[in-house]
Amino acid sequence: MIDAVTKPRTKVRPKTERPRLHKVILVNDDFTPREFVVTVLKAEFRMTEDQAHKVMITAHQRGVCVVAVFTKDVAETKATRATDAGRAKGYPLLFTTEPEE
Ligand code: TYC
Repeated sequence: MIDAVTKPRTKVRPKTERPRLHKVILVNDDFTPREFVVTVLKAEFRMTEDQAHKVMITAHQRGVCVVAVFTKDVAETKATRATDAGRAKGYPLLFTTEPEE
C-alpha cells in the first residue's frame, strides 16, 4: 500500500548529451598533386571520384574544406592516416580536426 504512494510511476531517464562530433578538415598546399589528394580522399574517406574531386577543388580554391564529421577518435585516426599517406610520398598534405559547434 505504501509502495503505491512512494514508487515513481515512470522510469527515471537522466538526460545524456550526445558526444560532440569532430570535423576532418583538408588543408590546401602548393605541392601535393591534385590527383594524389583525390586518391587519399577516396581511400580513407570512402568517397567517389566526384565527391573527392569536389572536396579537393574546394580546399584548393578556398584554403580548407570540411571532408566529413565523425566521433573524436575516428576523426583523429582518419586525419592522421590521411596525413601520413601524404608524408610517405614526401608531400606536405595535411588533414586536421576540430569539434563541431
Ligand atoms: N594545391 C595543390 C596543387 O595545385 C592541390 C591540392 C588541393 C593540395 C587540395 C592540397 O588540400 C589540398 N597541386
